[in-house]
Amino acid sequence: FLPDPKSVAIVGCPFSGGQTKAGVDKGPIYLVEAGLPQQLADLGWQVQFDGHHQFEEISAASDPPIGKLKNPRFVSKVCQAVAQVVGGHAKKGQLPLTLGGDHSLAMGTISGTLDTYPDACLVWVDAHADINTPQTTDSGNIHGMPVSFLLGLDTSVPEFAWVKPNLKPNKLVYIGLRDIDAGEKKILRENGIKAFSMHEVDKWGIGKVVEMALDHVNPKRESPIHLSFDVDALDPSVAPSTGTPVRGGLTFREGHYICEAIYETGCLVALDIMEVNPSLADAASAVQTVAVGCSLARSALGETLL
Ligand code: 6HN
Ligand code: MN
Ligand code: MN
Ligand code: MN
Repeated sequence: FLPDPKSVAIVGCPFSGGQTKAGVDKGPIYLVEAGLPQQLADLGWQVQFDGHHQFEEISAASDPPIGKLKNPRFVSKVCQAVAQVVGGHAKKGQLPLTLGGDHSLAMGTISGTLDTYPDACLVWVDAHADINTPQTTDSGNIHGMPVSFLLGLDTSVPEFAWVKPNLKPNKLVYIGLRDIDAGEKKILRENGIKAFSMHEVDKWGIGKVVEMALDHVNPKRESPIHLSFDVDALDPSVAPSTGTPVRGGLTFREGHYICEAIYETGCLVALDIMEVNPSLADAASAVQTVAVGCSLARSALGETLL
């Protein structure tokens, strides 16, 4: 899908409004400072990075909750801008690599992808399903809800009316789940959404799981793939500096294998690396988590072991 020479546009999104822990807005800054643009250039990509995105702040005072949703206007505005930027890069034949920031941003990135590639499928790698609706959410944190908006499961909040319900349940697959709210389990079941939790990873091994996941959303390996990778999919011993860590996660190699296997399909058109929060855990953990974020991105963009 991408013209030669391959070109990646790094979209740095220092944004934390989809949840309440400070520091996740520093994720993209650390990932870039760790040398990610040069690392991708070294893999043979043309790299465009025009600096991190500046988002127009909306003060908490002028953004009171809507129902349970926290910072709804701010999250909506930012995601709408991200959708424009990501869609613009995709339409130019570039692969947008969005660095988060919290996972609410995926509402924007995936909107941008689907606007450009209507038949794209979505591989969501996460400990969480991020499919709460404004009705089912306990926390009110919008980073736990982007998938429900993309599917059009709830249209009750006018602020998010711009999100087109362009994602079909059969074009979505999850890998790595292990902390799903009761309301989310019901949504997954009722919509027949395919999910490979850590139980399936344990049972089948990561190689088989990725094969089955791709067989579900992309059986002929000919439709575009958007990979949205939340670093909390990895075990907290591998990626400690993240806002909602959950034990029992993917190993270092399992995480990288997913990225490598998706690169090998030749179908990857957009990538998100989300929820790196260098302010959490200790300094060494932050360095480790940032380094893992960079290496996941390299694997998804073609770095091989041999
Ligand atoms: N993430 N299910 C929880 C919630 O608040 O709705 C956790 C969401 C985590 C979101 O990690 O991107
Ligand atoms: Mn997530
Ligand atoms: Mn998560
Ligand atoms: Mn919960």
